[in-house]
Amino acid sequence: MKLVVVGFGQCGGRIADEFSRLNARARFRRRIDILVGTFAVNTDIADLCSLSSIKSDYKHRLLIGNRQTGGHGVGKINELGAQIAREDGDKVIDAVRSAKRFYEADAFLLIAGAAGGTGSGSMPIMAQTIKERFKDKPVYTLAVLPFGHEEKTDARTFYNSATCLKAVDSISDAVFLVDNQRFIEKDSSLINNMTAINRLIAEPFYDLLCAGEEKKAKHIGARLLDAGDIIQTLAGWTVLGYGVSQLPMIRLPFGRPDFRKKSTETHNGIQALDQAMSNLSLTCNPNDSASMLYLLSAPAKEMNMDMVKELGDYLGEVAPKAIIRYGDYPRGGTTLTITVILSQLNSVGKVKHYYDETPNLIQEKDRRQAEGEAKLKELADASMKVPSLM
Ligand SMILES: Nc1nc2c(ncn2[C@@H]2O[C@H](COP(=O)(O)OP(=O)(O)OP(=O)(O)O)[C@@H](O)[C@H]2O)c(=O)[nH]1
Ligand SMILES: [Mg+2]
Repeated sequence: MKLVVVGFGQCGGRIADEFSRLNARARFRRRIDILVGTFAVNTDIADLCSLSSIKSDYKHRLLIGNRQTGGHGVGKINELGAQIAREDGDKVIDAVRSAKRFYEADAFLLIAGAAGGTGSGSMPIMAQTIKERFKDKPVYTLAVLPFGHEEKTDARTFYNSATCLKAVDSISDAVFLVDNQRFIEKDSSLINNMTAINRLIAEPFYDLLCAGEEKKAKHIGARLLDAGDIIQTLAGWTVLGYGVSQLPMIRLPFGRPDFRKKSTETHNGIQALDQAMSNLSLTCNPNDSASMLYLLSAPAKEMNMDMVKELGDYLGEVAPKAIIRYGDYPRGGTTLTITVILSQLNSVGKVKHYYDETPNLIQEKDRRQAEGEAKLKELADASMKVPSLM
């Protein structure tokens, strides 16, 4: 599957930069392309300059809203991010359209941090514009949800997240949800390492996109998972899981493949699936998913049909209401990886929490504003009796 990837704001731009790196890796190691073009869109020049893999010309790193912000960002005001995207959106459309081999793209993936200003405001508007202009390609969005500590310190975090999520849900074909907090729950040392988090966010897409683009027979699985399967799976709220099982580096050429080897292979598969399901990009209940997909990738000799069947049985039990699609991807390397997509989720606790909290926060903000204005008026009234120098 080939994507056009567009990152908005700092978070989106940096993750798009990771996707660009994934494409370079796919080209170098597998001689295939998984992206047709990668773009970063921002109101902040410094953020655009800090990227490293996305081409550095003005057609790939797009500065929008320069007139309003002077190239310094929108300071978390996502309404301004949205307004700038309405005014400058054509720049993005022109850049995307001029990508070489644009016609080969199967879908768009737009990425942003939901809690910021530029990305949170501009991604939904651009999703809408792209959907109108390119009717034949699905538009997927990936929204990065804030860390817990950001939610505690700033009401805008909730407001921006809630308004961004509501808008992308109404417009995109599917919304991938990635919770920053999940990464530091798993490994607290990641709190100051956004690059490592971004790598973990992009990685599950690697095999998923590569599998359907392979041309060599030996890398094409018994059940090839291609763009059609992914597009059929994706709709509405979606989360991702990814698990890796390290395989022994050296296999002796002699020795019969006996039942023990087969059971070890199956064990590796189940272990990677367990990891994928416990490392979901957002906490959710698989029972709420109506559509799932899993991809098993490993050297051909490390996979067997029993393993594929057992993985399917396991997922069937945890997500009994879901249609489950799957594929196998034989390739080189010393790992067995499993990528899982849980889509068409009908309940997402964290999203509901943002929706529930936002009206209370707006009320509280209005109350504080009225209180502040009253105090200022009191001060101005008191100053009336002081002689004026002006
Ligand atoms: N995973 C990840 N999250 C990030 C990154 N940069 C920022 N965030 C998160 O994104 C949210 C802030 O969004 P930004 O992308 O910084 O904001 P912006 O879209 O550039 O908007 P303004 O700076 O307000 O104009 C916060 O929740 C951050 O934790 C990143 O590189 N990776
Ligand atoms: Mg910014």
